[in-house]
Amino acid sequence: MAVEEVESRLLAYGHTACAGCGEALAARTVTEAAGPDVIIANATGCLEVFTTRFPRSAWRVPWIHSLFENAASVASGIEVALKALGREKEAKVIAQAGDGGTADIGMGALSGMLERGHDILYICYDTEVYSNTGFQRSGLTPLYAHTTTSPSGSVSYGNLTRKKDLPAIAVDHGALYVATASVAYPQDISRKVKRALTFTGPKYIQIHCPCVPGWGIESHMTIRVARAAVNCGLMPLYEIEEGNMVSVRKIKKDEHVKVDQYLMLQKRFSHILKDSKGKDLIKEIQAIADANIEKFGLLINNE
Ligand SMILES: Cc1ncc(C[n+]2csc(CCOP(=O)(O)OP(=O)(O)O)c2C)c(N)n1
Repeated sequence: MAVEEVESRLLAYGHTACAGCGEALAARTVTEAAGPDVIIANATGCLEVFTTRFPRSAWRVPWIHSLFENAASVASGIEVALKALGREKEAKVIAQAGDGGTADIGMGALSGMLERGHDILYICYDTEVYSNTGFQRSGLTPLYAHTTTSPSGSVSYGNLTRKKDLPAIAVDHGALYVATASVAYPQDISRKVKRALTFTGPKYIQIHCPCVPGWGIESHMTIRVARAAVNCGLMPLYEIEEGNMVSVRKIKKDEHVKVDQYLMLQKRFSHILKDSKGKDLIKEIQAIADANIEKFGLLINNE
């Protein structure tokens, strides 16, 4: 890659993310796709912390951090201020947060933003855990994952709740554009961000991003793990425009893997790969993937 190209990145290198951080790669992809004419409101979380170690910032676009819970509210204020000044054509407004900031503490702010119809693109970087504060469970943590607040042990098998279907909740609010994406497919992220920004109104994109220390994976495995999540059916990639499903990424026959092949790549599931009770739990997770395969028609060739 040419030095000038790296030097001109809108989210600069030299930040302090972990090696192999899925969220960092996804955020860079989003930022490049959105272009320079944006104002970003960022919730508290890893992305905010690793890009803005005082006194530096890795952002080469206007960027603001306020609180953990209010990125969507701050973005709403920016959007109406631009309108009041008659300058709404000068910048697109983006709000972004991790899954904790989105599905839990920022859920009310996001709901209000969607409900009021602001012209904002909201990006949720879904690491399936509160990465920044030591891997606590969030509403997007999947079933049976070990986290520090849903620990596995002699009588416990990790997180007992299913991943919240936040894209469906966004659709239900009337968001004009809703998509899921994965850091394993950066060109797909770019395309979806660009497409989202053609709509005037509320948009929501949820990007699946492995967290190296939180999931217990090697730093060179991020993309492989993210790809396996998609190709086992647990992470369907789709786009919904004005309530209609307009694209689904199909899984080719030779890409398709069973969920245990995805789970075995990560320490957070090691407790269910050990014993016979675990086998039943894996069946439950496989059933979630199978239901997605059915619901979204994920497999080519009717496999
Ligand atoms: C009101 C409030 N509660 C708790 C915190 C502590 N806190 C900071 S970041 C964070 C976790 C962020 O997790 P997530 O939103 O999933 O983003 P990630 O770090 O995974 O990118 C927490 C709990 C806070 N800053 N403010």
